[in-house]
Amino acid sequence: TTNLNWWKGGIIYQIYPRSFMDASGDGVGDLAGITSKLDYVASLGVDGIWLSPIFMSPMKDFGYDVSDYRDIDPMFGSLEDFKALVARSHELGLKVMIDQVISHSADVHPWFEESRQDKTNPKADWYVWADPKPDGSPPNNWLSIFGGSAWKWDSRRLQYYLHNFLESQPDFNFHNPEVRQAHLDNMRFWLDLGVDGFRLDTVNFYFHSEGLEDNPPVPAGEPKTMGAPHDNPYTYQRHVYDLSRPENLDFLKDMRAMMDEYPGTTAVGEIGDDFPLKRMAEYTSGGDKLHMAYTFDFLNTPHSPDYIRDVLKNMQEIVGDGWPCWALSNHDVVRSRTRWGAEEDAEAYPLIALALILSLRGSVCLYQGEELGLPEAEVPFERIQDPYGIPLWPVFKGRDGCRTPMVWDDSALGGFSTVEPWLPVDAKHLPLSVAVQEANPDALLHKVRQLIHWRQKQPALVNGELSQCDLGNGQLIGLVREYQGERVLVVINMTNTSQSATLNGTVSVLDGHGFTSTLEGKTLTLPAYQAFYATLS
Ligand code: TEU
Repeated sequence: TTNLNWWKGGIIYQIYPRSFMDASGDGVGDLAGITSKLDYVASLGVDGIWLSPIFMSPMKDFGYDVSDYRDIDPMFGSLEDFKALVARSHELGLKVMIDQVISHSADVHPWFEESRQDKTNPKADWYVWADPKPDGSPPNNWLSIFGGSAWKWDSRRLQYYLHNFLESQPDFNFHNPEVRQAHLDNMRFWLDLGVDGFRLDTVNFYFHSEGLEDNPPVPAGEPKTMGAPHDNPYTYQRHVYDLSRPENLDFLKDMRAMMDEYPGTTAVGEIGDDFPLKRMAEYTSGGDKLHMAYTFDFLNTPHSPDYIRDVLKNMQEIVGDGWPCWALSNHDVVRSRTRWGAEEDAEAYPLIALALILSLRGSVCLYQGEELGLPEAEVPFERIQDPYGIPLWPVFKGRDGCRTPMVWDDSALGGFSTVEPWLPVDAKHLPLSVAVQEANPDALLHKVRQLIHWRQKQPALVNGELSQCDLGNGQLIGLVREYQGERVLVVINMTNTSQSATLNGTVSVLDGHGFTSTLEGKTLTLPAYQAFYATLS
């Protein structure tokens, strides 16, 4: 029996293809490499994989700049390799989600090359073009997340074009119905090949305001905009005109209608916005737009119990029946273990943080290497590749430290490749490699695997509604998950000291997850970084 709602509460393992496994021996990961490691991925107990972009690309933003939406970049292999990857995944019970980067293309995409020729060609209106102000300056104050104006002068067409990211990533004009249809047709191409879903890059950036109004500044006293990990002028604007326009909802409905022709498929949208929860509610409620919204809530700061409670409260109040997808790490942010600091708790904290997100209402993304507890890699300036980091070094060192090769064994190149890889292997990752941890029964990898397998067998944790419960100890997170009459109590101690609480009511303790605690009478004691699960009657 196929569970068409596999994605609801599912666990999705994110693969960064350049850095997962290099089968061809050129120093860059590829599809055949991924396929060779799918047994390992399946052994973790996850439901599926999300592949960061694998399409034809000049690789200025490492694939987030697509030059052919229907073909695989030769660096990664061929369409035949992709079909083999999908077939093997499905044999192993893994769903396959691919990244769709349709808000912008690469500037070398034939559509943009045509569009920039003049103002009258058939693709003239496929991207966002605008005349300069009388003094020659850009049409308005919109900014690129990667720095500077969002407008680039084109000396052939004698107009500016919009780019929310790199200059080489021109933004599509989604107001043009031909653009919307072309993207849907391309997505259908992959659905027909058997993919199970999409991760939609910058899904809230599709539409801009055709009035091209200036964005207002963030009002004094209000929180800065998210989007940039460093102090960037971008974060001082309210992005009311350049993104998250209401027209997007109709497009997402069209996309959903198409996806519904392929039962069991799903879409998770990346929504970087000034008002992320409001946007998540709009984009995922009602069951007729996105299936899931990727949440940034645990991708930034360390997480105090109060912060976590606030996140959950806001999620419940604002997002309602919408569906979040949680993550602790990805290819854009400093790896969670390093971001949280506290090296002495280096392995305990990642495990309890994972237990937390595996106990929330929503789906979960696990980023390659997170199951190993990899810290952020050190990448010397001479080896930096990220176009976002190079000009900002050392204020912002870019995103390479979370993108270095996966470590499969503790040989010098981590078993990733036979030649020096595109980004260096950090020697401090080697003792944490898959082979080393597989051989050590006490290693984090086994604990992660045990926790995931156990959680996958708890219907209330996968599918249940969530409410918070007050345990009389503010250091503890208390949750109740309820599904088909079963209620599971979750108590999580994210702190580095032992915590106690009094449990009222009758509980029957659940074990098998690997955490330790003691329940004496009504007194529950949780050592540092431990969790407790019980059914309530
Ligand atoms: O990221 C979108 C995004 O919001 C990022 O700018 C993010 O805020 C930043 O990277 C945090 O450091 C997506 C992709 O995940 C990213 O890799 C791409 O570079 C970007 O879109 C452009 O396609």
